Amino acid sequence: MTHSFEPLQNDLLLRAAWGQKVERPPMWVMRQAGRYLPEYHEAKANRDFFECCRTPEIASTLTLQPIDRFAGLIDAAIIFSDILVIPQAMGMDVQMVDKKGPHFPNPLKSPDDGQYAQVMERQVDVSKELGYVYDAITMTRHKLKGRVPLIGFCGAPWTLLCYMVEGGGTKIFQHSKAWIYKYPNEAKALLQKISELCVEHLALQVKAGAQAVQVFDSWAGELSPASFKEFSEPYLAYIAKYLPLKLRELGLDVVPMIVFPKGAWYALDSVSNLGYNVVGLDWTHDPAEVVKTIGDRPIVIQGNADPGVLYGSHASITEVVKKMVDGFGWAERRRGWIVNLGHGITPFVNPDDLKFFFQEVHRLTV
Ligand code: 1CP
Repeated sequence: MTHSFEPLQNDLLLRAAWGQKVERPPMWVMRQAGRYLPEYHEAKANRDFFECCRTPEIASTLTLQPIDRFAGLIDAAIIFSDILVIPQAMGMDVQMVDKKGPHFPNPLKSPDDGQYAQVMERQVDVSKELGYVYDAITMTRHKLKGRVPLIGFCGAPWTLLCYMVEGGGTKIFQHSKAWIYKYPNEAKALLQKISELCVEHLALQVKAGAQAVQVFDSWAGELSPASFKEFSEPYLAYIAKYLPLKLRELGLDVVPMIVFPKGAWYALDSVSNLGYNVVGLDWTHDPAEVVKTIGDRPIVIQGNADPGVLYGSHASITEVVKKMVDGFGWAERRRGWIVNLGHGITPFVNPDDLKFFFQEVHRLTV
């Protein structure tokens, strides 16, 4: 069944993502629905995080909060969910511990541990396991009434492998590195399995109403250039190749695909050839250098203000916005740029400072 939704009134993000010239650069920020918003805490109350993800009414309410608050400034919604729903669909237990982050009570220890075999052999019916994500997307599209497009997402295979073997966040990546250096073949088999589920999950999000998709490789920068080539890039490429095929098979139109390989600045040139329309960049990139590296390839850049500037003065926000506007050559090019932060907005930001950031981009680009 395909759904019918109200026509889109603001398609700026989609036009920009397809590489078209636009009247101003579209804006949204990663983690825009989240802990820096007082209304988020109010709506979430003391519910468990994954319970919110699994309840379409709540997930759609949280998705819409930044759209209501920043109406007229924000050009996309991103569905309230998490990258860790794929490991859950693969049969792993994942909890969200308040103020600590994700916790897997039984991470994958080694290929000999029975759990690896179980995860690898399990036939995952994504439509059944993650049906609540698709219901949340469809409900959100109805509630959006065409105000802005809705982005679906998944975690990149490498980033998901890190969580599945570490059991949560980490600073040293002991287990992830043990897997790639000790058990490279088993790590690759797992990465392949995750990649196939990413394609399924993204395709079903599009079927449910997502109008663009983003793949978050939050831990790309933990790999060396050589191991990024071996353990991340092939799987990002797999998703970019097979998602459009899967969409056609389902009788759906292709949507713009965004990849965010955080920290992998050394790989910008090759990541731009993986088949994604948009490459998201963190704040360690200099915009003018990026424009040079991309050259005349039809790649759109998303980013890349230091999220930390939102803890600075308004003058410093203006300065950072000016540097991006100039660096991305906006006045001359008027294409190829989607405004975002270089990573997710952090919990202690004052939402009014994000509003000021959006207003400054608007003032300096129209
Ligand atoms: O507004 C949005 O962006 C939509 C919702 C969204 C997205 C896109 C959430 C809600 N999570 C994500 C993606 C996600 N989840 C990523 C990729 C983006 C990034 O790098 O920031 C990652 C790494 C996760 C894993 C995760 N989930 C963490 C990080 C832990 C670590 O390893 O340091 C945390 C803290 C979460 C919980 C989470 N997910 C989302 C929210 C709003 C929260 C906070 C929950 C709460 O305490 O209320």
